[in-house]
Amino acid sequence: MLYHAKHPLRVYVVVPDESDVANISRSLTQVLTKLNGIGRGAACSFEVLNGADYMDRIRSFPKNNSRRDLTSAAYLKFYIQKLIDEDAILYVDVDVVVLGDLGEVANKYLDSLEYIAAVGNSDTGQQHWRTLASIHDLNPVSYFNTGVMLMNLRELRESRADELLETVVKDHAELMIHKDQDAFNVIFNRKHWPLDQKYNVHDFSLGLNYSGVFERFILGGLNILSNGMLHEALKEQVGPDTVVCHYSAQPKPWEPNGYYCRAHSDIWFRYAKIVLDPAEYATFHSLRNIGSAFWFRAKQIGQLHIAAARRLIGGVIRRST
Ligand SMILES: [Mn+2]
Repeated sequence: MLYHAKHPLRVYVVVPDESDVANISRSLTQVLTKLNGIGRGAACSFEVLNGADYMDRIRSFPKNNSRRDLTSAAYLKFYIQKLIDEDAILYVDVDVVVLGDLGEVANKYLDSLEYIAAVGNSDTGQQHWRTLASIHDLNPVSYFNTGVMLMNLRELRESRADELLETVVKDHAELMIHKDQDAFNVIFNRKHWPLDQKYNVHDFSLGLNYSGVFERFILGGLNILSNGMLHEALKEQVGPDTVVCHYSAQPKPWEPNGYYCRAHSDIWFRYAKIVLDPAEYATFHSLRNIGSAFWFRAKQIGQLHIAAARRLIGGVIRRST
């Protein structure tokens, strides 16, 4: 983001724990100093904000069926208008690389924005979303990704958006599969503005649907083994116009086996090499090791999927003997 900034950007980073504030501030100071040294990120600045009080609130939400690989800190997006004292902002997830100037889209839309603007997600066929859409009389084929959002904070404050979003979570805990994203889609289904896909190229941009964790695991596994077609198909999504490349599903490129399991990982490594301390970069680089990575990931995803993988491999072995 700072590397490509053509206009001075004021960056706010919201962290879920007070102890993160000092660490993240220190790392970001190093990154910005490094970038300034190569003539990048001129006049940009940042502030790290502590979201711990809101995390306490989030922990009191009813237990739900949301995807275990999504962090509860995602719900902090409900409270951005309370944490940041600005009229309007561009929100960006941390699991992205920015490949162009974000000041351009901010300047273009922020003054006229009604509530929020976001990029669509083609994966609207999921049962939980169909159910939410039918209960609330929403447009079922409209569903957006909350990884990048232009937000009119003044309007969100005035309409008490946080309370509306919390109500959705409390009323439909079992349907909040994608955490904050499902609640935002309920409240802003008919109120959001569509944003060009280039500002959030994510896993479902092209209509690929591999949302089931099991399917993702299998496809991911095949992908590691064959560096296969899914990887190549996803790769085609990022083009010369792409401004934000969003690693929205799992694993992330910097996680063990992430490099092999998904497209565009090389882009993350390219920028990591510029901003990270060489020792830190080397650690991430070594995690690309394919040997143990497959099983490490299997353990991470959970017991169910380990069992599923054993069945699959058992099947393969039986068939081949
Ligand atoms: Mn994300």
